[in-house]
Amino acid sequence: MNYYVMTLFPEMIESCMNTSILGRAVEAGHIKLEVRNIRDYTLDKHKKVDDYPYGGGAGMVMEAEPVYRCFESICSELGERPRVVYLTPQGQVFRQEMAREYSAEKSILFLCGHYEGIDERVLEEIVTDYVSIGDYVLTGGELPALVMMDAIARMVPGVLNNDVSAQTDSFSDGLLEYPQYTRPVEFMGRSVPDVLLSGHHEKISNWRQEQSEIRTRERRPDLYEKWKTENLS
Ligand code: 6GU
Repeated sequence: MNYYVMTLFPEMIESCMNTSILGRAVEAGHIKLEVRNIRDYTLDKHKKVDDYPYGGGAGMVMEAEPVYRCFESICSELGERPRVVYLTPQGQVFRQEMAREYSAEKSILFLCGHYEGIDERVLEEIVTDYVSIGDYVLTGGELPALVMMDAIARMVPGVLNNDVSAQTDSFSDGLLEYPQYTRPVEFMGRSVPDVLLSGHHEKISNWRQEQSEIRTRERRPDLYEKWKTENLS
């Protein structure tokens, strides 16, 4: 899996992608990451990448040219036009099914905007997918790109130690995950449920399924209704 990121804040992407499970996935070669600073592609002698919006209004708009030149350089390296994801609150809201679909792509290029956005003309030229991570407004596309890369990466074979956990985690079967416990067996007067100490695998598995259903019904009634219509019909 190849991730390309076009951004004005490469260190934001690099620092997160060097850490924890994602860092190990990059280190181990399960994921290849290429971060490009859009500012390196401006022809302006002062390295300016933004300008005032035509028609007036607050803030600055990222210019088309540096974004396009950055895109072209990545395309010539790849020898093809990759899927280009533009992170914007105006996009389709990112979901687990989308993470699974993207994990089958060979390359994904993430375009991170800042300020009041990017000149519409370069978006029309290069963007294939407009994606949002939820209904709230962030200062830029870097955190959303990292959220997407994390969710996609964990679906890529080899990234998680245990192949099963990507499949059994919350959402993958439409239910939230059951509660987990580790030692000690008692903490502040609260004990680990007896069934988990029983060694009886079938009882444990039934208990976990039941807990997932209860938890989903209580915390995410919307997901629970959807799961019920898909599983109890
Ligand atoms: Cl993808 N970008 C920005 N700037 N804000 C967001 C978002 C994306 N998704 C939710 N809020």
